[in-house]
Amino acid sequence: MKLKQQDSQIAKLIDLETDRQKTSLQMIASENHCSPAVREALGSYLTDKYAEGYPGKRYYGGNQFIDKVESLCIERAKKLFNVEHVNVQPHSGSPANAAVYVATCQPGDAIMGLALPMGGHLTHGTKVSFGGKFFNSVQYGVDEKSHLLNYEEIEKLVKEHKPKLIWVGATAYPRFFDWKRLGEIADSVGAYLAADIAHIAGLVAGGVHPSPVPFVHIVTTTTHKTLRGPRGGMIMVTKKGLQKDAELPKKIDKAVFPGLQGGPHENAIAAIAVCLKEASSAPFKTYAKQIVRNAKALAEELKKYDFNLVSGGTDNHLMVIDLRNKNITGAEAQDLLEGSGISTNKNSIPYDPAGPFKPSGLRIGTAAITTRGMKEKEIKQIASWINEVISSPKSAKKISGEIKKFCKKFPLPI
Ligand code: DSN
Repeated sequence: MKLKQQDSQIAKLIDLETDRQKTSLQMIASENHCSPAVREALGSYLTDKYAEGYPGKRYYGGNQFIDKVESLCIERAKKLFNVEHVNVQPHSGSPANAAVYVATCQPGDAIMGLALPMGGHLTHGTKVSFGGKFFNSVQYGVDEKSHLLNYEEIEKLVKEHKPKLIWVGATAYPRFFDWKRLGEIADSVGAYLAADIAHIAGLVAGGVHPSPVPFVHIVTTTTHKTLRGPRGGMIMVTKKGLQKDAELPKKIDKAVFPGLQGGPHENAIAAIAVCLKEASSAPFKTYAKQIVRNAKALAEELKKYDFNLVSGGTDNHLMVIDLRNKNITGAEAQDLLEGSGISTNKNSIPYDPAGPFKPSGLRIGTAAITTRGMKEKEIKQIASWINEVISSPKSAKKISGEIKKFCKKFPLPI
Protein backbone atom coordinates (compact mmCIF):
# COMPACT_ATOMS: atom_id res chain seq x y z
CA MET A 1 0.00 0.00 0.00
CA LYS A 2 1.22 3.48 -0.82
CA LEU A 3 2.02 5.94 1.96
CA LYS A 4 -0.91 8.22 1.17
CA GLN A 5 -3.43 5.43 1.74
CA GLN A 6 -1.55 3.84 4.65
CA ASP A 7 -0.73 6.99 6.64
CA SER A 8 -2.22 10.15 5.28
CA GLN A 9 -0.92 12.29 8.16
CA ILE A 10 2.73 11.50 7.53
CA ALA A 11 2.20 11.63 3.75
CA LYS A 12 0.74 15.10 4.11
CA LEU A 13 3.63 16.29 6.29
CA ILE A 14 6.17 14.92 3.81
CA ASP A 15 4.35 16.75 1.02
CA LEU A 16 4.44 19.97 3.02
CA GLU A 17 8.16 19.66 3.73
CA THR A 18 8.85 18.84 0.08
CA ASP A 19 6.89 21.89 -0.93
CA ARG A 20 8.77 24.03 1.59
CA GLN A 21 12.08 22.89 0.10
CA LYS A 22 10.84 23.44 -3.45
CA THR A 23 9.47 26.92 -2.91
CA SER A 24 12.23 28.39 -0.75
CA LEU A 25 16.02 28.67 -0.80
CA GLN A 26 17.90 26.22 1.42
CA MET A 27 20.97 28.14 2.52
CA ILE A 28 21.79 26.34 5.77
CA ALA A 29 25.45 25.59 5.14
CA SER A 30 25.23 21.96 6.27
CA GLU A 31 22.30 21.06 4.00
CA ASN A 32 22.04 19.92 0.40
CA HIS A 33 19.66 18.12 -1.98
CA CYS A 34 20.78 14.58 -2.84
CA SER A 35 20.05 12.90 -6.17
CA PRO A 36 17.03 10.69 -6.94
CA ALA A 37 19.45 7.76 -7.27
CA VAL A 38 20.68 8.32 -3.71
CA ARG A 39 17.09 8.54 -2.45
CA GLU A 40 16.16 5.36 -4.32
CA ALA A 41 18.97 3.41 -2.65
CA LEU A 42 17.96 4.87 0.72
CA GLY A 43 14.35 3.76 0.30
CA SER A 44 15.28 0.26 -0.92
CA TYR A 45 14.67 -3.16 0.69
CA LEU A 46 18.18 -2.93 2.13
CA THR A 47 16.64 -1.14 5.09
CA ASP A 48 15.16 -4.50 6.16
CA LYS A 49 18.47 -6.32 6.59
CA TYR A 50 20.52 -6.94 9.74
CA ALA A 51 24.26 -7.02 9.09
CA GLU A 52 26.10 -6.65 12.41
CA GLY A 53 29.79 -7.14 11.73
CA TYR A 54 31.77 -6.36 8.61
CA PRO A 55 31.90 -7.80 5.05
CA GLY A 56 32.84 -11.49 5.29
CA LYS A 57 32.37 -11.52 9.11
CA ARG A 58 28.70 -11.05 9.95
CA TYR A 59 26.59 -12.24 12.85
CA TYR A 60 23.61 -12.94 10.55
CA GLY A 61 23.12 -15.00 7.41
CA GLY A 62 21.88 -13.72 4.10
CA ASN A 63 24.49 -11.00 3.74
CA GLN A 64 26.02 -12.10 0.44
CA PHE A 65 24.77 -9.02 -1.41
CA ILE A 66 25.01 -6.66 1.52
CA ASP A 67 28.71 -7.56 1.82
CA LYS A 68 29.20 -6.55 -1.79
CA VAL A 69 27.38 -3.25 -1.26
CA GLU A 70 29.45 -2.33 1.79
CA SER A 71 32.74 -3.41 0.16
CA LEU A 72 31.96 -1.36 -2.94
CA CYS A 73 31.18 1.65 -0.78
CA ILE A 74 34.48 1.24 1.09
CA GLU A 75 36.48 0.87 -2.15
CA ARG A 76 34.87 3.97 -3.67
CA ALA A 77 35.64 6.03 -0.55
CA LYS A 78 39.25 4.79 -0.45
CA LYS A 79 39.76 5.78 -4.07
CA LEU A 80 37.98 9.13 -3.90
CA PHE A 81 39.78 10.35 -0.79
CA ASN A 82 43.04 8.45 -1.33
CA VAL A 83 43.04 6.73 2.04
CA GLU A 84 44.03 3.26 3.26
CA HIS A 85 41.04 2.18 5.32
CA VAL A 86 37.42 3.30 5.59
CA ASN A 87 34.59 2.47 7.95
CA VAL A 88 31.25 3.44 6.37
CA GLN A 89 29.00 2.28 9.22
CA PRO A 90 28.74 5.33 11.54
CA HIS A 91 25.14 6.51 11.52
CA SER A 92 26.32 10.10 11.22
CA GLY A 93 29.11 12.52 12.13
CA SER A 94 28.79 12.47 15.91
CA PRO A 95 28.90 8.64 16.16
CA ALA A 96 31.89 8.68 13.78
CA ASN A 97 33.71 11.11 16.05
CA ALA A 98 32.71 9.15 19.16
CA ALA A 99 34.34 6.07 17.62
CA VAL A 100 37.58 8.00 17.05
CA TYR A 101 37.73 8.84 20.77
CA VAL A 102 37.06 5.21 21.69
CA ALA A 103 39.76 4.01 19.26
CA THR A 104 42.48 6.44 20.28
CA CYS A 105 41.95 7.63 23.86
CA GLN A 106 41.19 6.53 27.38
CA PRO A 107 38.72 8.49 29.53
CA GLY A 108 40.50 11.44 31.12
CA ASP A 109 43.13 11.80 28.38
CA ALA A 110 43.81 15.30 27.12
CA ILE A 111 42.18 16.10 23.78
CA MET A 112 41.97 19.33 21.80
CA GLY A 113 39.52 20.92 19.37
CA LEU A 114 38.26 24.23 18.06
CA ALA A 115 35.82 25.81 20.54
CA LEU A 116 32.17 25.74 19.46
CA PRO A 117 31.65 29.52 19.72
CA MET A 118 34.68 29.99 17.44
CA GLY A 119 33.13 27.83 14.71
CA GLY A 120 34.06 24.37 16.03
CA HIS A 121 31.86 21.31 16.38
CA LEU A 122 30.05 20.04 19.47
CA THR A 123 31.93 16.72 19.37
CA HIS A 124 35.38 18.30 19.37
CA GLY A 125 35.50 18.71 23.13
CA THR A 126 32.56 20.94 24.10
CA LYS A 127 31.72 20.51 27.80
CA VAL A 128 28.11 19.39 27.20
CA SER A 129 29.12 16.69 24.69
CA PHE A 130 30.94 13.37 25.27
CA GLY A 131 34.31 14.81 24.21
CA GLY A 132 34.12 17.38 26.98
CA LYS A 133 32.47 15.09 29.54
CA PHE A 134 34.79 12.08 29.38
CA PHE A 135 38.09 13.64 28.36
CA ASN A 136 40.26 16.47 29.55
CA SER A 137 39.24 18.85 26.82
CA VAL A 138 41.37 21.83 25.89
CA GLN A 139 39.75 24.18 23.40
CA TYR A 140 41.58 26.47 21.00
CA GLY A 141 40.23 29.45 19.11
CA VAL A 142 40.69 31.80 16.22
CA ASP A 143 42.64 35.04 16.12
CA GLU A 144 40.52 37.94 17.33
CA LYS A 145 41.40 40.14 14.34
CA SER A 146 41.89 37.83 11.35
CA HIS A 147 39.41 35.14 12.53
CA LEU A 148 41.87 32.56 11.19
CA LEU A 149 42.85 29.57 13.32
CA ASN A 150 45.32 30.82 15.89
CA TYR A 151 48.19 28.46 15.01
CA GLU A 152 50.56 30.00 17.58
CA GLU A 153 47.99 29.39 20.32
CA ILE A 154 47.38 25.84 19.09
CA GLU A 155 51.10 25.11 19.16
CA LYS A 156 51.48 26.55 22.65
CA LEU A 157 48.49 24.60 24.01
CA VAL A 158 49.65 21.38 22.35
CA LYS A 159 53.13 21.69 23.93
CA GLU A 160 51.57 22.45 27.31
CA HIS A 161 48.82 19.79 27.42
CA LYS A 162 50.31 17.06 25.19
CA PRO A 163 46.92 15.87 23.96
CA LYS A 164 46.39 12.32 22.81
CA LEU A 165 44.03 13.47 20.05
CA ILE A 166 43.68 16.79 18.21
CA TRP A 167 40.56 17.61 16.20
CA VAL A 168 40.67 20.00 13.28
CA GLY A 169 37.44 20.81 11.57
CA ALA A 170 34.52 23.15 11.93
CA THR A 171 30.91 23.95 11.35
CA ALA A 172 31.36 27.65 10.78
CA TYR A 173 34.90 28.34 9.57
CA PRO A 174 34.99 29.98 6.14
CA ARG A 175 38.71 29.58 5.43
CA PHE A 176 41.18 26.86 4.41
CA PHE A 177 43.03 24.94 7.10
CA ASP A 178 46.82 24.81 7.08
CA TRP A 179 46.91 21.02 7.28
CA LYS A 180 50.69 20.82 6.92
CA ARG A 181 51.32 23.09 9.86
CA LEU A 182 48.74 21.28 11.97
CA GLY A 183 50.38 17.96 11.08
CA GLU A 184 53.74 19.25 12.27
CA ILE A 185 52.21 20.55 15.51
CA ALA A 186 50.52 17.19 16.24
CA ASP A 187 53.69 15.26 15.39
CA SER A 188 55.72 17.38 17.81
CA VAL A 189 53.94 15.65 20.73
CA GLY A 190 53.00 12.36 19.05
CA ALA A 191 49.25 13.15 19.04
CA TYR A 192 46.72 11.60 16.72
CA LEU A 193 45.50 14.30 14.34
CA ALA A 194 41.91 13.87 13.16
CA ALA A 195 40.46 16.07 10.41
CA ASP A 196 36.69 16.33 10.57
CA ILE A 197 35.84 17.35 7.02
CA ALA A 198 32.05 17.01 7.37
CA HIS A 199 31.39 20.43 5.88
CA ILE A 200 34.00 20.40 3.16
CA ALA A 201 34.07 16.73 2.08
CA GLY A 202 32.47 17.52 -1.30
CA LEU A 203 34.92 20.35 -1.86
CA VAL A 204 37.87 18.09 -1.03
CA ALA A 205 36.46 15.38 -3.33
CA GLY A 206 35.92 17.98 -6.06
CA GLY A 207 39.47 19.28 -5.73
CA VAL A 208 38.56 22.82 -4.66
CA HIS A 209 39.69 22.52 -1.04
CA PRO A 210 43.13 21.23 0.04
CA SER A 211 42.93 17.64 1.24
CA PRO A 212 44.09 16.92 4.78
CA VAL A 213 44.96 13.32 3.85
CA PRO A 214 48.77 13.60 3.55
CA PHE A 215 49.07 15.39 6.89
CA VAL A 216 46.61 13.76 9.29
CA HIS A 217 46.10 10.26 10.70
CA ILE A 218 42.32 10.07 10.66
CA VAL A 219 39.62 11.77 8.60
CA THR A 220 35.96 11.76 9.60
CA THR A 221 33.04 13.13 7.66
CA THR A 222 29.32 13.18 7.32
CA THR A 223 28.05 12.27 3.88
CA HIS A 224 25.12 14.65 3.47
CA LYS A 225 26.63 18.12 3.35
CA THR A 226 28.73 19.26 0.38
CA LEU A 227 29.31 15.57 -0.48
CA ARG A 228 25.58 15.46 -1.31
CA GLY A 229 24.75 11.96 -0.13
CA PRO A 230 22.30 10.53 2.39
CA ARG A 231 22.64 11.20 6.12
CA GLY A 232 25.59 9.11 7.24
CA GLY A 233 29.17 9.12 8.45
CA MET A 234 32.58 7.69 7.54
CA ILE A 235 35.92 7.28 9.29
CA MET A 236 39.05 7.05 7.18
CA VAL A 237 42.60 6.09 8.11
CA THR A 238 45.37 7.65 6.04
CA LYS A 239 48.79 6.27 5.09
CA LYS A 240 50.28 8.53 7.78
CA GLY A 241 47.75 7.08 10.23
CA LEU A 242 48.84 3.53 9.40
CA GLN A 243 52.50 4.50 9.79
CA LYS A 244 51.77 5.91 13.24
CA ASP A 245 49.64 2.98 14.34
CA ALA A 246 49.27 -0.15 12.22
CA GLU A 247 46.40 -1.26 14.47
CA LEU A 248 44.37 1.92 13.85
CA PRO A 249 41.95 0.39 11.27
CA LYS A 250 41.18 -2.50 13.64
CA LYS A 251 40.75 -0.14 16.59
CA ILE A 252 38.37 2.08 14.60
CA ASP A 253 36.30 -0.85 13.33
CA LYS A 254 36.03 -2.32 16.83
CA ALA A 255 35.05 1.09 18.23
CA VAL A 256 32.18 1.42 15.73
CA PHE A 257 31.01 -2.18 16.10
CA PRO A 258 30.65 -3.62 18.71
CA GLY A 259 31.91 -0.57 20.64
CA LEU A 260 29.18 1.93 19.88
CA GLN A 261 26.71 0.63 17.31
CA GLY A 262 24.79 -2.51 16.46
CA GLY A 263 23.39 -3.16 13.01
CA PRO A 264 24.64 -0.81 10.29
CA HIS A 265 22.09 0.95 8.08
CA GLU A 266 22.94 -0.83 4.84
CA ASN A 267 20.36 1.15 2.86
CA ALA A 268 22.26 4.29 3.87
CA ILE A 269 25.56 2.60 3.03
CA ALA A 270 24.23 1.74 -0.46
CA ALA A 271 23.14 5.37 -0.84
CA ILE A 272 26.59 6.55 0.29
CA ALA A 273 28.13 4.28 -2.36
CA VAL A 274 25.92 5.94 -4.98
CA CYS A 275 26.90 9.40 -3.78
CA LEU A 276 30.59 8.46 -3.86
CA LYS A 277 30.22 7.33 -7.46
CA GLU A 278 28.57 10.66 -8.26
CA ALA A 279 31.28 12.57 -6.38
CA SER A 280 33.97 10.84 -8.48
CA SER A 281 32.49 12.15 -11.72
CA ALA A 282 33.54 15.15 -13.81
CA PRO A 283 30.18 16.95 -13.34
CA PHE A 284 30.69 16.80 -9.57
CA LYS A 285 34.02 18.64 -9.96
CA THR A 286 32.18 21.36 -11.87
CA TYR A 287 29.54 21.40 -9.14
CA ALA A 288 32.13 21.76 -6.36
CA LYS A 289 33.81 24.61 -8.23
CA GLN A 290 30.49 26.38 -8.65
CA ILE A 291 29.66 26.05 -4.93
CA VAL A 292 32.81 28.01 -4.11
CA ARG A 293 32.26 30.52 -6.92
CA ASN A 294 28.76 31.13 -5.64
CA ALA A 295 29.95 31.53 -2.07
CA LYS A 296 32.65 34.00 -3.08
CA ALA A 297 30.16 35.92 -5.24
CA LEU A 298 27.65 36.04 -2.38
CA ALA A 299 30.34 37.27 0.03
CA GLU A 300 31.33 40.08 -2.35
CA GLU A 301 27.70 41.11 -2.98
CA LEU A 302 26.90 41.15 0.73
CA LYS A 303 29.95 43.31 1.40
CA LYS A 304 28.62 45.84 -1.13
CA TYR A 305 25.53 46.10 1.08
CA ASP A 306 27.79 46.82 4.06
CA PHE A 307 27.51 43.38 5.65
CA ASN A 308 30.58 42.46 7.70
CA LEU A 309 31.81 38.91 7.23
CA VAL A 310 33.80 36.86 9.71
CA SER A 311 37.37 36.72 8.32
CA GLY A 312 36.28 39.13 5.58
CA GLY A 313 35.05 36.50 3.14
CA THR A 314 35.25 32.83 2.30
CA ASP A 315 37.39 30.13 0.70
CA ASN A 316 34.71 27.46 0.87
CA HIS A 317 30.94 26.99 0.74
CA LEU A 318 29.93 29.15 3.69
CA MET A 319 30.20 32.52 5.30
CA VAL A 320 29.24 33.96 8.66
CA ILE A 321 27.76 37.46 8.72
CA ASP A 322 28.55 39.63 11.74
CA LEU A 323 25.25 41.49 12.06
CA ARG A 324 26.21 43.93 14.79
CA ASN A 325 26.33 46.96 12.47
CA LYS A 326 22.82 46.08 11.25
CA ASN A 327 21.28 46.29 14.74
CA ILE A 328 19.65 42.90 14.45
CA THR A 329 20.44 39.60 16.20
CA GLY A 330 21.20 36.37 14.38
CA ALA A 331 17.90 34.90 15.62
CA GLU A 332 15.90 37.86 14.32
CA ALA A 333 17.65 37.74 10.96
CA GLN A 334 17.08 33.98 10.71
CA ASP A 335 13.34 34.42 11.39
CA LEU A 336 12.96 37.32 8.98
CA LEU A 337 14.75 35.49 6.19
CA GLU A 338 12.78 32.32 6.90
CA GLY A 339 9.59 34.33 6.49
CA SER A 340 10.75 35.53 3.11
CA GLY A 341 11.77 32.04 1.89
CA ILE A 342 15.50 31.98 2.65
CA SER A 343 16.48 29.31 5.14
CA THR A 344 19.67 30.08 7.14
CA ASN A 345 20.77 29.69 10.75
CA LYS A 346 21.82 31.98 13.56
CA ASN A 347 25.43 31.46 14.57
CA SER A 348 27.97 32.78 17.04
CA ILE A 349 30.70 34.99 15.69
CA PRO A 350 34.19 34.66 17.20
CA TYR A 351 34.35 36.42 20.59
CA ASP A 352 30.61 37.03 20.35
CA PRO A 353 29.62 39.55 23.04
CA ALA A 354 26.00 38.37 22.84
CA GLY A 355 26.46 34.77 24.02
CA PRO A 356 25.34 31.53 22.37
CA PHE A 357 21.56 31.90 22.77
CA LYS A 358 21.22 35.22 21.01
CA PRO A 359 24.30 35.17 18.81
CA SER A 360 25.32 38.10 16.62
CA GLY A 361 25.91 36.08 13.46
CA LEU A 362 24.16 34.32 10.65
CA ARG A 363 25.64 31.36 8.74
CA ILE A 364 24.88 31.03 5.05
CA GLY A 365 25.96 28.33 2.60
CA THR A 366 25.69 27.76 -1.13
CA ALA A 367 25.82 23.95 -1.54
CA ALA A 368 22.07 23.35 -1.92
CA ILE A 369 21.24 26.30 -4.16
CA THR A 370 24.17 25.32 -6.40
CA THR A 371 22.67 21.83 -6.72
CA ARG A 372 19.52 23.54 -8.05
CA GLY A 373 21.62 25.18 -10.78
CA MET A 374 21.91 28.69 -9.39
CA LYS A 375 24.99 30.65 -10.43
CA GLU A 376 26.53 34.11 -9.99
CA LYS A 377 23.59 35.86 -11.69
CA GLU A 378 21.10 34.35 -9.25
CA ILE A 379 23.48 35.05 -6.35
CA LYS A 380 23.24 38.80 -7.08
CA GLN A 381 19.47 38.55 -6.77
CA ILE A 382 19.66 36.51 -3.55
CA ALA A 383 22.07 39.00 -1.96
CA SER A 384 19.74 41.84 -2.82
CA TRP A 385 16.81 39.98 -1.22
CA ILE A 386 18.86 39.29 1.93
CA ASN A 387 19.76 42.97 2.15
CA GLU A 388 16.20 44.13 1.53
CA VAL A 389 14.67 41.82 4.15
CA ILE A 390 17.21 42.73 6.81
CA SER A 391 17.10 46.47 6.18
CA SER A 392 13.35 46.62 5.67
CA PRO A 393 11.57 43.74 7.46
CA LYS A 394 8.21 44.75 6.02
CA SER A 395 9.39 43.59 2.61
CA ALA A 396 9.54 39.90 3.71
CA LYS A 397 6.05 39.04 2.47
CA LYS A 398 6.54 40.61 -0.96
CA ILE A 399 9.94 38.90 -1.32
CA SER A 400 8.49 35.55 -0.31
CA GLY A 401 6.21 35.76 -3.37
CA GLU A 402 9.16 36.66 -5.60
CA ILE A 403 11.23 33.76 -4.23
CA LYS A 404 8.41 31.27 -4.78
CA LYS A 405 8.26 32.33 -8.43
CA PHE A 406 12.05 32.30 -8.78
CA CYS A 407 12.31 28.78 -7.27
CA LYS A 408 10.08 27.36 -10.00
CA LYS A 409 12.95 27.90 -12.45
CA PHE A 410 15.31 25.84 -10.26
CA PRO A 411 13.63 22.53 -9.41
CA LEU A 412 14.96 20.13 -6.81
CA PRO A 413 16.67 17.04 -8.25
CA ILE A 414 13.80 14.76 -9.35
N1 DSN B 1 24.78 20.32 12.58
C1 DSN B 1 25.84 20.47 11.65
C2 DSN B 1 25.94 21.84 11.10
O1 DSN B 1 24.90 22.44 10.91
O2 DSN B 1 27.02 22.34 10.81
C3 DSN B 1 27.11 20.04 12.23
O3 DSN B 1 26.95 18.77 12.78
